[in-house]
Amino acid sequence: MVLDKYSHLKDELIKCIDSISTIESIPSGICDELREKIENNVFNLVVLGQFKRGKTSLINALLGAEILPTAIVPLTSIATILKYGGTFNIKVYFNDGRVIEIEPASLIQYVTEKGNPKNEKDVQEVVITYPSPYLKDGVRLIDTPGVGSVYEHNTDIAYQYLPKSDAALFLLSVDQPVSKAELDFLKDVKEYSHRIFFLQNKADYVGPEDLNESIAFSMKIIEECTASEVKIFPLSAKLALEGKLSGMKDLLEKSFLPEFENILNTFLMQEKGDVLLLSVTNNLLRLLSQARLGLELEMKSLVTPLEELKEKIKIFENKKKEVQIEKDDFSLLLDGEIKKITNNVLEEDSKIFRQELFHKVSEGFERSYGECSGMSMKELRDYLEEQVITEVRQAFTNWRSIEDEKLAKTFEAACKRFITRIDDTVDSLLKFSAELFAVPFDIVKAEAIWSTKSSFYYRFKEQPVGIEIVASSMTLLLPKFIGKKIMLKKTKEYLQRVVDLHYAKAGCEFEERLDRSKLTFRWEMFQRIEATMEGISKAIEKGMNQKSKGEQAVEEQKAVLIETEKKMNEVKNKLIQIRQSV
Ligand SMILES: Nc1nc2c(ncn2[C@@H]2O[C@H](COP(=O)(O)OP(=O)(O)OP(=O)(O)O)[C@@H](O)[C@H]2O)c(=O)[nH]1
Ligand SMILES: [Mg+2]
Repeated sequence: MVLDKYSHLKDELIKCIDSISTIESIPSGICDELREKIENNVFNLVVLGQFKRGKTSLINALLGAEILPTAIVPLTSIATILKYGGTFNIKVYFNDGRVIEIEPASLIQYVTEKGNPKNEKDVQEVVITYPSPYLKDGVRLIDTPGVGSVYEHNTDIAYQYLPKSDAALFLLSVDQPVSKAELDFLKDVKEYSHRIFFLQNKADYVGPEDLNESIAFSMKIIEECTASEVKIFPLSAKLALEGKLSGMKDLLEKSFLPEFENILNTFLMQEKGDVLLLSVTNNLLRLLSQARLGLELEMKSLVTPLEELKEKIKIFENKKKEVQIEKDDFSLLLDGEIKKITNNVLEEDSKIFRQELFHKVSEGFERSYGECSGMSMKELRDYLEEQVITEVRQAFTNWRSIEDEKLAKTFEAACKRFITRIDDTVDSLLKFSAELFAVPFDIVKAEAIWSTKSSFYYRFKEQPVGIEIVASSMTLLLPKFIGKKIMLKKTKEYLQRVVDLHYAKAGCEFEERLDRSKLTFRWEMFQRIEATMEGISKAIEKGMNQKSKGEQAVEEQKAVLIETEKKMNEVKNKLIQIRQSV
């Protein structure tokens, strides 16, 4: 399997990191960061499609275990995320921020339309950890509720997970021709998802000829709709699970799952795995090359006459002052860049969202107005208020998750440009020192590693959209005796208030997060420059100190340095090997 290779190279890289972190002059923080980057890497696979296509069954089949409940009637109502963990554990996250742990037997009470109709339990999502080899290398499977069923809220939930997906698995089924609802959904999926894999499930219902025909038919419709070439993979989630559970190879072959898994893994590996491995390897090589320079500088100062060294140190101090000025420029530029994100992206998006939301919900009122004829005034008020609250909350939850991802990406792209600049500054400082002290130095370029510390890592998930603050105020808006027409008008005013309030709140939160992320990022970047300057000064100082202790001390230190250099070379060769295998 392709991910096996990834897994192997990943282990090798971690070994290299372990041995690099024992080298004294290498800051352990960077090693930890690179290790974390590899260990926390995830491949998000979102399973999507119309109700009853077999999404949940596919997830069970991939895992080879009947973990999630499946059924003949529309079932999944809540998104479920499956990730690796040493034990089988289920956590339910609620919209109000509560989290509880549940037994597998009660899963059905939370994630299905039957156990949790219209999501009356107010669940946000369910996270399952499971010790499956399939999940081991960071694959995360996300089951979503089927779209297009009578349960409209299910559709909204499915959208939330798209921006975070590395690949979307879009399920169709042989027994149902592609529907209009499916095509509409697909158009939206295309907006957010980078890569969509189509699967024609329930292949076991038909013989090979009919299967080909049904695939050809779906293909034609989808190609017309998306105006691009698509491939549709056959699948029988049912046979795949049976095959895996019973260990019967021929069943598994008949399910077509192995073929698809191969293609999917290759894709994940190329798109994400290779990129990650390469960038970590290059960053380690860069780190080594810098540490090597430190070592050469120390060696040099062991053997250079004191007067000559002092002269050179003076020149180096001047260079440091130049770098300080560059740092100030960098700060100003970063401020400007963040302001641009706030003004051009965040403000624009939220304005549009706010308008659309208001229109959508008030149109909903007009429509549902007819249904309310039998209600008393109190019932009508409660009904409308409830509608405002649920609709606004759902809309904000969706929008925040999408906007969150968008801002994070924009922020990351801006920061990556800065990292490149900072690295250039660091390189020129190192090169300058190498030339000044006449020691060898190779510049190694590495793609910026995006550290989790400064990334937009807040995930609004932990902070649910709070509608409560204004929930009770609709009553206050209403005079004691009113007709239904006025009630509708007042409800719209109420809606406007709720939307405005949340609009302002969400805007502030985003801005604050951007600002905080900026500060962390700036601090990290300055640390990088400081550490480089300090590293150079320290190396020279160390040599000078040792020299003052006499001939024997110098010889002893030389031996230590030669030993360290040998170790560095070994890791370097190993890393070059890894780079070649990727
Ligand atoms: N024959 C056959 N039945 C299947 C296959 N995959 C799923 N099913 C059946 O189709 C029904 C729906 O499967 P689910 O996995 O619950 O479908 P889903 O897409 O998750 O449904 P929702 O969550 O309601 O959207 C169940 O009765 C499954 O047993 C398959 O490959 N072959
Ligand atoms: Mg399902």
